[in-house]
Amino acid sequence: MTMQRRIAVLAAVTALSATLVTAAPALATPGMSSPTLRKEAPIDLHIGSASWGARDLTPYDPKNPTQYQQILSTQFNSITPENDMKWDATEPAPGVFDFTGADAVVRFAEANHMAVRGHNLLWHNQNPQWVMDAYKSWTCDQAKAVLKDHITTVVGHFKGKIYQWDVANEIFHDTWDPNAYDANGQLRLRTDQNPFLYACSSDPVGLLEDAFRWAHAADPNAVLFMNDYAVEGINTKTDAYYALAQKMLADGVPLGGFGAQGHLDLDYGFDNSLQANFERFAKLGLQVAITEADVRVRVDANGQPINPADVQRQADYYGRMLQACLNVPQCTSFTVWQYTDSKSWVPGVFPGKGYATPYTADYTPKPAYYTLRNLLAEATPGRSPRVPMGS
Ligand code: 9MR
Repeated sequence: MTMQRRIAVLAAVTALSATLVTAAPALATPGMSSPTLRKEAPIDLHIGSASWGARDLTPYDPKNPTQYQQILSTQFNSITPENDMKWDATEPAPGVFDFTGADAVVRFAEANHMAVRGHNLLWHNQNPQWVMDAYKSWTCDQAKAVLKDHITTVVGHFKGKIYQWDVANEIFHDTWDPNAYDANGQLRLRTDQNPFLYACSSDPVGLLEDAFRWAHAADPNAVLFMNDYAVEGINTKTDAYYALAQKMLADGVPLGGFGAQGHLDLDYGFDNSLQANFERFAKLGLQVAITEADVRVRVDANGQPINPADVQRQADYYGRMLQACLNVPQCTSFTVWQYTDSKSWVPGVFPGKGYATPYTADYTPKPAYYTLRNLLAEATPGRSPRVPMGS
């Protein structure tokens, strides 16, 4: 599609979304025959939502799902565990593994013919206290032994059940961090914040490469991702990821994908280099993905947009993210970070911001929802893949 055509389609879809919201209340309650995101999606794109197994999917009775569970399984065909596969959940004490919440996600997914996106194996947040207490005294070899055991056990537990794993999450510094750059002016890996990179700060790339190798050995079919925020467009951080990806691939590391989280905010402009960024990673032979999409809006005390026009602007941001993904056949998953405002992480963390997901807190689809669904439908006449398989 040409740029003009994309813009025209986006404008048409946006106008249509606005009409649908007001004119078709029946569509707001998806039944068996209503179109849904997962029904409209191309067969080569997973459309996902984060969900917290221990909180949102427990208990789960397939014959009597909650409204949240019913919409999740009807609209999406992929789930990312919002917190259940992180270190603090899966290995709360050394060598003691707990898969209660994560297994609830997998059970729900299997019951509803959904895929599971694993998240995550190496991150500077949500590490258990025992790791935070010990890591400063670890040698690099000790850190590697701990990480290898964790990755081997966790990835092995879910072998064959996870199609994409975020192996390395948020490993580079933000450009605005005080210590963002090294002596050579290169953006630094988070060797001061990530306990494992800290212990291996003399060779952090070696640790990362091993992490991917261990994950691959434990589940050769899972596509292994690096994932971060503020990496949608072409910028200093994505240049650093691009260079790291090239090095890993040259070293024969089983890196399979690059994920842009997509935590956007209407107070910032939309970065139109998203598609070009995805294309450069795809040209390396990697898959790409939008892994945690949401779009924050300025809200009042009731969580409603202060500026009514922001409802449509939000739909446009969602639409542009999805369109960039649809335009790159190697973009294999598009995931929202919870689909309803009632479960979103945003209000607790960004004062005065909210309304970030495609559904209101009382499960009414927003214009953003219709924009996503219409773009999926428009991209895939007859539900075909975006490119013929093997071409
Ligand atoms: O949504 C998650 C929230 O429930 C947790 O409290 C938070 C703690 O770090 O992590 C949130 O998820 C993050 C994700 O794992 C990585 N990218 C940023 C997400 C939002 O903070």
